[in-house]
Amino acid sequence: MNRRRQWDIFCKVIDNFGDIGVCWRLSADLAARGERVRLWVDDASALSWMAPAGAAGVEVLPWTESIESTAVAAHLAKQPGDVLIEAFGCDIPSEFLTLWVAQSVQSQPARCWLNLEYLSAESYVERCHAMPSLVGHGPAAGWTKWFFYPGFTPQTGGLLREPELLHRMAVVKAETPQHDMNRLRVSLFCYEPPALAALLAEWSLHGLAGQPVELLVTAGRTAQAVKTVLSQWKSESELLHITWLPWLSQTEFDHLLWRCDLNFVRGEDSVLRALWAGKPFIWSIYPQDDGAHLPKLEAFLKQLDLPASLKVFHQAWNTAGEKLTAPSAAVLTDWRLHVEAARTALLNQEDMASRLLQFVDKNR
Ligand code: TRH
Repeated sequence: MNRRRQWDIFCKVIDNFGDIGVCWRLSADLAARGERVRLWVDDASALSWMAPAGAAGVEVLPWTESIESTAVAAHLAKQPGDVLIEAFGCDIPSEFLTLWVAQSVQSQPARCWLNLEYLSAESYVERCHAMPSLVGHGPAAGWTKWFFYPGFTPQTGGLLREPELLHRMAVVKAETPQHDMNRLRVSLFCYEPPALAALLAEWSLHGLAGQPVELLVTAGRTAQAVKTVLSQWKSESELLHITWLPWLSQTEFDHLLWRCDLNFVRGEDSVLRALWAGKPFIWSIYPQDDGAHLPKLEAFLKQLDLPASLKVFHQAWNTAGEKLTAPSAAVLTDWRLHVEAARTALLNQEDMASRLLQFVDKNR
């Protein structure tokens, strides 16, 4: 590679924060490796807390209903784009494509257009990763668009992981005072799992693994779900101490996961962060109306080779009403060892941004 490439990443926020969360991490990761990124997003509001300091090399631009050709033209004239990413199947506005394609003809023949897909451990990911698709109509008719699937094996697009992540973890660990070892620290980031009330009741009566629980509840939907449960309770418990967190930056969110003994996470981005944290975690998978999330969960649990008790807990947490079996201290340790082993195996693989850079070099 001889010069910094200019990336244009398009992101539409559907709901929650996974789309923008993943696009931001990818943009910041690429920029930290010397690339230049324009992140076009239809709703950038979450970035005010997720990434308040921004990132050098990343420019956040509005993707409005009627994206202005003149504004696009000005940006492309300033710096022609080399790589175009449509995140999660969002359609790139034709105004942008028209100008992007025109520039290719004039000055930028070697360019790459990718459709970044959602993360899954299912087997179709290896089959579909890096497949080309010929664009049949619109301003970019005749161009090739490539499918890029993140995943857990060398035959996929890999997992987002900044090169300095482990180093940052070690520094934060060294700087963090030991917390009260007579309490288990648990973070909670979830939707509205049917088993939430039963879980909180269990902790308030018995604690977790023989210890009181310090529960760190993330802002938004999670806090609302917990408050709904608590509103029906008559008294507080000495075994369950709750802290309500403000919105954290992604960096602070990562630190939270590193500092806890058990993490409840949800959706696509935070589950990876929980995995890198190397602590036992429970994943609320993003629910889909057609139930497609359940085989996806199954494939994930199998891929990571997690122990049966952790699989059972996941199944109960992600379905309606099944009873959760609270883990003992020994079971929690077993969960941690398995997560650490899964993490070690994945750390031996190349991360997603590295694979993306190689892919772009090869296919343009
Ligand atoms: O918010 P999510 O449930 O996002 C979902 C899923 O990714 C789902 O797969 C996707 O289809 C849907 O969005 C559209 O969970 P996720 O993916 O973990 O995204 C949350 C992001 O918010 C993540 O980057 C972490 C970040 N975050 C913070 O930075 N600070 C916070 O305080 C909290 C609670 C989260």
